[in-house]
Amino acid sequence: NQNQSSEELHVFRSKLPDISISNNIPLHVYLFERLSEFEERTCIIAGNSGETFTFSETYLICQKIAAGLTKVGIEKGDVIMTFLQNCSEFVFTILASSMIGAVITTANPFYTKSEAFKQLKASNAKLIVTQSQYVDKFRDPAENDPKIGEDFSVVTIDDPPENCLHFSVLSEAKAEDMPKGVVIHPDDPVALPFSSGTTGLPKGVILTHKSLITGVAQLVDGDNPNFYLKHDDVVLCVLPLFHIFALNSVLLVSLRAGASVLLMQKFEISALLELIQKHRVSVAAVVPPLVLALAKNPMVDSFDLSSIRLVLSGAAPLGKELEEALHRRVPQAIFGQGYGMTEAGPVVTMCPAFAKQPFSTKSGSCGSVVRNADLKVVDPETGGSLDRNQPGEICIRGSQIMKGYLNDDEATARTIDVDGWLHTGDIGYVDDDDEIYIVDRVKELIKFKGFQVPPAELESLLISHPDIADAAVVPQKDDAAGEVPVAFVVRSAQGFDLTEEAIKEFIAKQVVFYKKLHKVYFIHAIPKSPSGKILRKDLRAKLIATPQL
Ligand code: 4UV
Repeated sequence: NQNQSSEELHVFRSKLPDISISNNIPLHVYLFERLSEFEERTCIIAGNSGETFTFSETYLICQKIAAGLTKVGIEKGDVIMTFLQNCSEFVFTILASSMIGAVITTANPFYTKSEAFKQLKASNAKLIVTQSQYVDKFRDPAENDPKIGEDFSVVTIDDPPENCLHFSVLSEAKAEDMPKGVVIHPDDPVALPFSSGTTGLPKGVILTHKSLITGVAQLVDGDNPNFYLKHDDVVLCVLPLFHIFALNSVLLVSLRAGASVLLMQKFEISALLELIQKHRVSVAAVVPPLVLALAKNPMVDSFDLSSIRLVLSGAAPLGKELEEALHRRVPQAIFGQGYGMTEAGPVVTMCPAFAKQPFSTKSGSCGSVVRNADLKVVDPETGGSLDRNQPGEICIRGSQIMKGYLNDDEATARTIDVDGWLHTGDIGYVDDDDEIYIVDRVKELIKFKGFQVPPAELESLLISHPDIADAAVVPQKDDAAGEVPVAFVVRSAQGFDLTEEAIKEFIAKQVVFYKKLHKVYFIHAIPKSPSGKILRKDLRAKLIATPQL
């Protein structure tokens, strides 16, 4: 705002000084920059099989896969979709893709066919890396959908079904056949995760080499790294790598810092506890539902968790009581939160108690803004910036934020303003000690156990039902999941006998488990503003006012 005088602009900075960041090189070069220092250290531990890869093995395999990707026709700028649970092939594919200037779009392998095709089409992926059990989701396409073998190829990490290639086609290529002379610009895209952002349907989030390098450096570079990882750390990767939290703050930071990553395919409490004990996990990245499981499950007491020194929680609010309950079980560990958003590249704030020379922090805070970045809090009504202790919309600025949304300039302009501020849609405040608290959300997004549930996606499915005239989806608080999606539905004239169960089933068939509707409330009209926007606040208020509704 041009009219705002400079003393009115309150910009918050990290407690840690800015550092110089080598973000003018390709991501893989940056990540393996210090390879010679830790060549023989363990880089990846595949939790299921126990197989391990050193840093130099990892680097060589990635080069081979880079050559293999070229052999199957992937070129600079092409998009590769991973449709995988956590596994070593996932890690290799991400890095190999960077090596040839390709772009990774990560999708949830539990997506339904229609969700999978939406991302495939929107990202225009040329190759999918997946497991054989998921290949059917990409068969029998609708009329305008891309087709296996014609529009894209499929590689499976296990026995390939018909028309698919085995991963060895990539991994058994010769490293020396890696394409030479691929020039990668810092502003070229390297990752394309999908997020609905502050409004609407999921969109491709363009993260460049520069943004991801900056995001990693803000955490682990400098003399006093904000998120200090040691060479002998074993970092738990049980959160899915298709989500930006694990991708950035588990995998990429560990590669850069020379720490080992323990991959777990999925969360299962006894396997998790055994692996923590066996591999002496020292750093655990978690989401609040995982904290709940660890805090409450009696099995925890029979395992040795004394190796854990840091617990980082993020992706959804972590209640104080919950944090304290887990802390009692792992008393030696430092607990803290990170607050991030896919579009923000991703970390906005990080607990400074994780720094090499730590700062004390208060329970409940999300830490302080990352270094080499500006944070401000704006009044959502006036857009003016607010001082300490006044809640408003959190905005973040720096080289780590996304370049923009794929093919959606309008959504990009709505999210990143002309001064370079990314508007998060989260309401929070900065206290007297520079600690940030997230207290609410002004955006539509619903978070089920940290997973994104975009209301607009469910609303468009609901409205496609012939007996539904109008619909709105909002979050309802839930002890186990944090929030669950619930719908307000207006039945059409002929739809008077449409039941809640029928609607729930209609949606459940089309979406991944965490987007299922937990409740349907019938209503006469959806409250809307004069411009036709759903008044979500009114609906949320209705839920709070009449919980028995
Ligand atoms: O786009 P997204 O799914 O992204 C994330 C990313 C989270 C993190 C957390 C710590 C990291 O170190 C990291 O690399 C990534 O969740 O969803 C973004 C929205 O999730 C809510 C908030 O509404 C974001 O806009 N959210 C994320 N972290 C927190 C949170 C948190 N700590 N507390 C409250 N809400």
